[in-house]
Amino acid sequence: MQDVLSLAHVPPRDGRIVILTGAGISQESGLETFRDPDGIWAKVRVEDVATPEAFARDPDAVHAFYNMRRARHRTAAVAPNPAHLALARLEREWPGDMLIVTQNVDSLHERAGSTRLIHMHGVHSKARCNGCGHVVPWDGDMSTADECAGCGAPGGLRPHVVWFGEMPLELDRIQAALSTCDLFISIGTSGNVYPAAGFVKLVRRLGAAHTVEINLEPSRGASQFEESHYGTASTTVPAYVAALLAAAA
Ligand code: BJW
Repeated sequence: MQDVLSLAHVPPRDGRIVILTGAGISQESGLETFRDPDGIWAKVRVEDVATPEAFARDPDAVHAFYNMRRARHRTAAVAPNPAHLALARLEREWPGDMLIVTQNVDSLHERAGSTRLIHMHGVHSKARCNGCGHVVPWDGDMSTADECAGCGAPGGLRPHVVWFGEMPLELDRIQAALSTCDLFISIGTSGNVYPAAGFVKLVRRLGAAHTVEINLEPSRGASQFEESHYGTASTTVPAYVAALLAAAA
Protein backbone atom coordinates (compact mmCIF):
# COMPACT_ATOMS: atom_id res chain seq x y z
CA MET A 1 0.00 0.00 0.00
CA GLN A 2 1.28 3.44 -0.94
CA ASP A 3 1.70 5.98 1.87
CA VAL A 4 -0.70 8.91 1.70
CA LEU A 5 1.05 12.20 1.33
CA SER A 6 -0.53 15.62 1.35
CA LEU A 7 0.80 18.25 -1.02
CA ALA A 8 1.16 21.92 -0.16
CA HIS A 9 0.85 22.93 -3.82
CA VAL A 10 -0.18 21.45 -7.18
CA PRO A 11 1.02 23.10 -10.40
CA PRO A 12 -1.34 23.66 -13.35
CA ARG A 13 -2.02 20.52 -15.44
CA ASP A 14 0.08 21.86 -18.30
CA GLY A 15 2.81 23.02 -15.89
CA ARG A 16 6.54 22.43 -16.33
CA ILE A 17 8.35 20.36 -13.74
CA VAL A 18 12.12 20.27 -13.22
CA ILE A 19 13.50 17.58 -10.91
CA LEU A 20 17.06 17.66 -9.59
CA THR A 21 18.33 14.30 -8.33
CA GLY A 22 21.43 13.32 -6.37
CA ALA A 23 23.13 10.26 -4.93
CA GLY A 24 20.39 9.70 -2.32
CA ILE A 25 17.92 8.51 -4.97
CA SER A 26 20.28 5.67 -5.93
CA GLN A 27 21.31 4.69 -2.39
CA GLU A 28 18.60 2.03 -2.09
CA SER A 29 19.72 0.66 -5.48
CA GLY A 30 23.02 -0.35 -3.90
CA LEU A 31 25.15 2.68 -4.83
CA GLU A 32 26.97 4.67 -2.18
CA THR A 33 26.27 8.34 -1.57
CA PHE A 34 29.20 10.76 -1.21
CA ARG A 35 28.76 12.60 2.09
CA ASP A 36 26.85 10.21 4.35
CA PRO A 37 28.99 8.78 7.18
CA ASP A 38 29.61 5.58 5.16
CA GLY A 39 29.81 7.46 1.86
CA ILE A 40 32.53 7.60 -0.79
CA TRP A 41 34.26 10.66 0.64
CA ALA A 42 34.68 8.88 3.98
CA LYS A 43 36.90 6.34 2.19
CA VAL A 44 38.81 8.32 -0.44
CA ARG A 45 39.93 11.94 -0.62
CA VAL A 46 38.21 14.16 -3.19
CA GLU A 47 41.62 15.65 -4.03
CA ASP A 48 42.96 12.19 -4.94
CA VAL A 49 40.25 11.07 -7.35
CA ALA A 50 37.82 13.81 -8.39
CA THR A 51 39.88 16.72 -9.74
CA PRO A 52 41.70 17.21 -13.05
CA GLU A 53 44.88 17.70 -11.00
CA ALA A 54 44.49 14.22 -9.45
CA PHE A 55 44.15 12.70 -12.92
CA ALA A 56 47.23 14.55 -14.18
CA ARG A 57 49.23 13.44 -11.12
CA ASP A 58 48.14 9.79 -10.92
CA PRO A 59 45.86 8.65 -13.77
CA ASP A 60 46.18 4.97 -12.75
CA ALA A 61 44.72 5.69 -9.29
CA VAL A 62 41.84 7.70 -10.76
CA HIS A 63 41.12 4.98 -13.36
CA ALA A 64 41.15 2.34 -10.59
CA PHE A 65 38.59 4.34 -8.58
CA TYR A 66 36.23 4.77 -11.55
CA ASN A 67 36.78 1.21 -12.85
CA MET A 68 35.68 -0.11 -9.48
CA ARG A 69 32.56 2.08 -9.42
CA ARG A 70 31.72 1.37 -13.10
CA ALA A 71 32.00 -2.38 -12.46
CA ARG A 72 29.76 -2.16 -9.38
CA HIS A 73 27.25 -0.17 -11.39
CA ARG A 74 27.08 -3.00 -13.99
CA THR A 75 26.28 -5.76 -11.47
CA ALA A 76 22.83 -7.33 -11.32
CA ALA A 77 22.51 -6.13 -7.70
CA VAL A 78 22.27 -2.52 -8.88
CA ALA A 79 18.85 -1.79 -10.40
CA PRO A 80 16.34 1.09 -10.46
CA ASN A 81 14.35 1.37 -7.22
CA PRO A 82 10.74 2.57 -6.74
CA ALA A 83 11.88 6.21 -6.73
CA HIS A 84 13.44 5.97 -10.21
CA LEU A 85 10.36 4.08 -11.43
CA ALA A 86 8.01 6.71 -9.97
CA LEU A 87 9.82 9.52 -11.83
CA ALA A 88 9.56 7.51 -15.07
CA ARG A 89 5.83 7.12 -14.34
CA LEU A 90 5.55 10.89 -13.80
CA GLU A 91 7.14 11.52 -17.20
CA ARG A 92 4.66 9.13 -18.86
CA GLU A 93 1.54 10.42 -17.09
CA TRP A 94 2.13 14.12 -16.30
CA PRO A 95 0.16 16.13 -18.91
CA GLY A 96 2.68 18.98 -18.92
CA ASP A 97 6.42 19.12 -19.48
CA MET A 98 9.01 17.45 -17.28
CA LEU A 99 12.80 17.31 -17.15
CA ILE A 100 15.12 15.42 -14.78
CA VAL A 101 18.51 17.03 -14.14
CA THR A 102 20.64 14.45 -12.39
CA GLN A 103 23.99 14.89 -10.70
CA ASN A 104 24.38 11.11 -10.76
CA VAL A 105 26.71 9.35 -13.18
CA ASP A 106 24.76 6.08 -12.93
CA SER A 107 22.19 5.08 -15.58
CA LEU A 108 19.34 4.16 -13.23
CA HIS A 109 16.97 6.88 -14.47
CA GLU A 110 17.22 5.72 -18.08
CA ARG A 111 16.99 2.08 -17.02
CA ALA A 112 13.76 2.97 -15.19
CA GLY A 113 12.37 4.47 -18.42
CA SER A 114 13.04 8.21 -18.06
CA THR A 115 13.96 9.87 -21.37
CA ARG A 116 13.84 13.59 -20.60
CA LEU A 117 17.08 13.66 -18.68
CA ILE A 118 20.31 15.68 -18.39
CA HIS A 119 23.38 14.17 -16.70
CA MET A 120 25.00 17.42 -15.52
CA HIS A 121 28.01 15.61 -13.95
CA GLY A 122 28.47 13.15 -16.84
CA VAL A 123 28.09 9.37 -16.95
CA HIS A 124 30.00 6.18 -16.10
CA SER A 125 29.15 4.78 -19.53
CA LYS A 126 31.32 7.14 -21.64
CA ALA A 127 34.99 8.04 -22.03
CA ARG A 128 36.39 11.37 -23.22
CA CYS A 129 39.74 12.19 -24.81
CA ASN A 130 41.67 14.80 -22.82
CA GLY A 131 43.38 15.81 -26.07
CA CYS A 132 40.65 16.20 -28.71
CA GLY A 133 37.49 16.03 -26.57
CA HIS A 134 36.04 13.07 -28.52
CA VAL A 135 33.41 11.21 -26.43
CA VAL A 136 32.74 7.48 -26.90
CA PRO A 137 30.54 4.88 -25.19
CA TRP A 138 32.58 2.91 -22.64
CA ASP A 139 31.54 -0.22 -20.81
CA GLY A 140 34.56 -1.93 -19.26
CA ASP A 141 37.71 -0.84 -17.51
CA MET A 142 39.66 2.21 -18.73
CA SER A 143 43.45 2.59 -18.57
CA THR A 144 46.30 4.81 -19.70
CA ALA A 145 46.99 2.26 -22.48
CA ASP A 146 43.67 2.96 -24.23
CA GLU A 147 43.76 4.98 -27.45
CA CYS A 148 41.28 7.68 -28.47
CA ALA A 149 39.05 6.52 -31.36
CA GLY A 150 38.92 10.13 -32.58
CA CYS A 151 42.56 11.30 -32.73
CA GLY A 152 44.37 8.00 -32.10
CA ALA A 153 46.42 9.42 -29.23
CA PRO A 154 47.18 6.98 -26.42
CA GLY A 155 46.94 7.78 -22.70
CA GLY A 156 44.47 10.64 -22.77
CA LEU A 157 41.18 8.85 -22.23
CA ARG A 158 39.39 9.77 -19.00
CA PRO A 159 35.97 9.07 -17.49
CA HIS A 160 33.31 11.39 -18.99
CA VAL A 161 32.45 12.84 -15.58
CA VAL A 162 32.66 16.36 -14.14
CA TRP A 163 35.32 16.85 -11.49
CA PHE A 164 35.71 19.74 -9.06
CA GLY A 165 36.85 22.86 -10.88
CA GLU A 166 35.31 21.71 -14.18
CA MET A 167 32.20 23.11 -15.84
CA PRO A 168 29.07 20.95 -15.45
CA LEU A 169 27.38 19.87 -18.69
CA GLU A 170 24.42 21.51 -20.49
CA LEU A 171 24.12 24.43 -18.05
CA ASP A 172 22.41 26.66 -20.65
CA ARG A 173 19.64 24.09 -21.18
CA ILE A 174 19.31 23.59 -17.43
CA GLN A 175 19.08 27.32 -16.72
CA ALA A 176 16.43 27.76 -19.44
CA ALA A 177 14.35 24.97 -17.87
CA LEU A 178 14.80 26.35 -14.34
CA SER A 179 13.75 29.84 -15.35
CA THR A 180 10.46 28.71 -16.89
CA CYS A 181 9.37 25.86 -14.60
CA ASP A 182 6.27 25.87 -12.38
CA LEU A 183 7.52 23.23 -9.94
CA PHE A 184 11.10 22.48 -8.87
CA ILE A 185 11.73 19.28 -6.89
CA SER A 186 15.10 18.38 -5.38
CA ILE A 187 15.53 14.69 -4.47
CA GLY A 188 18.37 12.95 -2.60
CA THR A 189 21.02 15.63 -2.69
CA SER A 190 22.85 17.16 0.29
CA GLY A 191 23.07 20.63 -1.29
CA ASN A 192 26.83 20.90 -0.88
CA VAL A 193 27.96 21.07 -4.48
CA TYR A 194 27.47 24.05 -6.76
CA PRO A 195 26.03 25.01 -9.16
CA ALA A 196 23.33 22.36 -8.42
CA ALA A 197 23.05 23.51 -4.78
CA GLY A 198 22.15 26.99 -6.06
CA PHE A 199 19.32 25.90 -8.37
CA VAL A 200 16.62 26.42 -5.73
CA LYS A 201 17.71 30.03 -5.22
CA LEU A 202 17.93 30.56 -8.98
CA VAL A 203 14.43 29.18 -9.50
CA ARG A 204 13.02 31.48 -6.85
CA ARG A 205 14.85 34.49 -8.25
CA LEU A 206 14.09 33.87 -11.93
CA GLY A 207 10.55 32.57 -11.85
CA ALA A 208 7.48 31.80 -9.86
CA ALA A 209 7.96 28.09 -9.35
CA HIS A 210 6.97 26.24 -6.20
CA THR A 211 9.99 24.49 -4.63
CA VAL A 212 9.98 21.07 -2.94
CA GLU A 213 12.72 19.09 -1.20
CA ILE A 214 12.46 15.30 -0.86
CA ASN A 215 15.36 13.81 1.09
CA LEU A 216 16.28 11.53 3.95
CA GLU A 217 16.98 14.56 6.14
CA PRO A 218 17.03 18.36 5.70
CA SER A 219 19.75 19.29 3.21
CA ARG A 220 22.13 22.20 3.59
CA GLY A 221 19.73 24.44 1.67
CA ALA A 222 16.55 23.08 3.28
CA SER A 223 15.30 26.47 4.48
CA GLN A 224 15.05 27.69 0.89
CA PHE A 225 12.38 25.16 -0.07
CA GLU A 226 8.70 25.97 0.42
CA GLU A 227 7.66 22.34 0.93
CA SER A 228 9.59 19.32 2.18
CA HIS A 229 9.07 15.59 2.65
CA TYR A 230 11.64 13.55 4.59
CA GLY A 231 12.11 9.78 4.38
CA THR A 232 13.73 7.23 2.12
CA ALA A 233 13.42 7.99 -1.59
CA SER A 234 11.87 4.59 -2.34
CA THR A 235 8.82 5.42 -0.21
CA THR A 236 8.61 9.22 -0.36
CA VAL A 237 9.04 9.73 -4.10
CA PRO A 238 6.36 7.21 -5.21
CA ALA A 239 3.95 8.67 -2.62
CA TYR A 240 4.65 12.23 -3.80
CA VAL A 241 4.24 11.28 -7.49
CA ALA A 242 1.00 9.41 -6.79
CA ALA A 243 -0.41 12.41 -4.91
CA LEU A 244 0.65 14.83 -7.66
CA LEU A 245 -0.91 12.74 -10.44
CA ALA A 246 -4.09 12.20 -8.42
CA ALA A 247 -4.41 15.94 -7.76
CA ALA A 248 -3.90 16.76 -11.43
CA ALA A 249 -6.35 14.12 -12.72
C1 BJW B 1 18.83 9.75 0.85
C2 BJW B 1 18.91 8.39 1.00
C3 BJW B 1 17.75 7.69 0.67
C4 BJW B 1 20.80 9.12 1.55
N1 BJW B 1 16.68 8.35 0.26
N2 BJW B 1 17.75 10.39 0.46
C5 BJW B 1 33.18 27.72 -2.72
C6 BJW B 1 31.86 28.10 -2.66
C7 BJW B 1 30.93 27.69 -3.63
C8 BJW B 1 31.32 26.88 -4.69
C9 BJW B 1 32.64 26.49 -4.74
C10 BJW B 1 33.55 26.90 -3.78
N3 BJW B 1 34.75 26.35 -4.08
C11 BJW B 1 34.61 25.61 -5.22
C12 BJW B 1 33.32 25.70 -5.61
C13 BJW B 1 32.72 25.02 -6.81
C14 BJW B 1 32.60 23.52 -6.61
C15 BJW B 1 31.82 23.24 -5.33
O1 BJW B 1 30.61 23.25 -5.29
N4 BJW B 1 32.51 22.95 -4.24
C16 BJW B 1 31.84 22.73 -2.95
C17 BJW B 1 32.25 21.38 -2.36
C18 BJW B 1 32.16 23.91 -2.07
N5 BJW B 1 31.87 23.03 -7.76
C19 BJW B 1 32.48 22.69 -8.86
O2 BJW B 1 33.68 22.71 -8.99
C20 BJW B 1 31.59 22.33 -10.04
N6 BJW B 1 31.95 23.14 -11.16
C21 BJW B 1 31.80 24.46 -11.13
O3 BJW B 1 31.39 25.07 -10.17
O4 BJW B 1 32.15 25.05 -12.33
C22 BJW B 1 32.21 26.48 -12.39
C23 BJW B 1 30.93 27.15 -12.65
C24 BJW B 1 29.73 26.52 -12.83
C25 BJW B 1 28.57 27.22 -13.07
C26 BJW B 1 28.60 28.54 -13.14
C27 BJW B 1 29.79 29.18 -12.97
C28 BJW B 1 30.94 28.51 -12.72
C29 BJW B 1 31.77 20.87 -10.42
C30 BJW B 1 31.26 19.94 -9.38
C31 BJW B 1 31.58 18.49 -9.77
C32 BJW B 1 31.09 17.51 -8.73
N7 BJW B 1 31.58 16.23 -9.06
C33 BJW B 1 31.14 15.07 -8.27
C34 BJW B 1 31.83 13.81 -8.83
C35 BJW B 1 31.17 13.42 -10.17
C36 BJW B 1 31.69 12.13 -10.71
C37 BJW B 1 31.54 10.98 -9.75
O5 BJW B 1 30.43 10.52 -9.46
O6 BJW B 1 32.58 10.53 -9.27
O7 BJW B 1 29.71 14.93 -8.34
S1 BJW B 1 31.43 15.27 -6.51
C38 BJW B 1 29.94 14.49 -5.98
O8 BJW B 1 29.07 15.45 -5.31
C39 BJW B 1 29.23 14.07 -7.28
C40 BJW B 1 27.80 14.40 -6.95
O9 BJW B 1 27.05 14.54 -8.14
C41 BJW B 1 27.92 15.67 -6.15
C42 BJW B 1 26.71 15.98 -5.29
O10 BJW B 1 26.54 14.99 -4.30
P1 BJW B 1 25.06 14.59 -3.87
O11 BJW B 1 24.35 13.96 -5.00
O12 BJW B 1 24.39 15.73 -3.23
O13 BJW B 1 25.38 13.41 -2.80
P2 BJW B 1 25.64 13.55 -1.23
O14 BJW B 1 26.26 12.29 -0.79
O15 BJW B 1 26.32 14.80 -0.89
O16 BJW B 1 24.16 13.66 -0.62
C43 BJW B 1 23.25 12.57 -0.63
C44 BJW B 1 21.96 13.00 0.08
O17 BJW B 1 21.04 11.94 -0.03
C45 BJW B 1 22.13 13.29 1.58
O18 BJW B 1 21.47 14.50 1.93
C46 BJW B 1 21.47 12.10 2.26
O19 BJW B 1 20.81 12.42 3.48
C47 BJW B 1 20.46 11.69 1.23
N8 BJW B 1 20.13 10.27 1.26
N9 BJW B 1 20.22 8.08 1.46
C48 BJW B 1 16.76 9.72 0.21
N10 BJW B 1 17.75 6.35 0.79
